[in-house]
Amino acid sequence: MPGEPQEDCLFCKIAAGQVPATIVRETETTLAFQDINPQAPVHILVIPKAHYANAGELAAGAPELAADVLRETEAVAKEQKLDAHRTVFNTGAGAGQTVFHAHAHVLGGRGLEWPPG
Ligand code: IU
Repeated sequence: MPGEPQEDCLFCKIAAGQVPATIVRETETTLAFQDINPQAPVHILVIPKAHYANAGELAAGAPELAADVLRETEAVAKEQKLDAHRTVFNTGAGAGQTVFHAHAHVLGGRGLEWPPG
């Protein structure tokens, strides 16, 4: 069922407090925490607490929650005092998605090249 916690999902477990993470922001519907393998001086993940497999499923199934996530990415960037940042949703293994619970990467604190690899 879209939105329901998945037993084998790491980010559902982090959202439930069952697996530790370095949390930087929390709202009723979202959580922001440090990526364990940072790719930039600032690398924070913003997740919806409810389970959606990727950004597309989130946007289609819970558009207000998708907006909450996007709003939080900007709040993170502001809180981290980033003068520029990149928000990335990887969708599908071919695009580098490894955790199939929707999440936005907020990257900053260094110059970011375009196009990405
Ligand atoms: P991806 O877009 O699905 O590849 O992003 C998953 C991210 O989750 C990736 O950057 C990992 O470093 C990060 N991560 C984490 O923060 N904590 C974990 O326990 C695991 C992955 I596994």
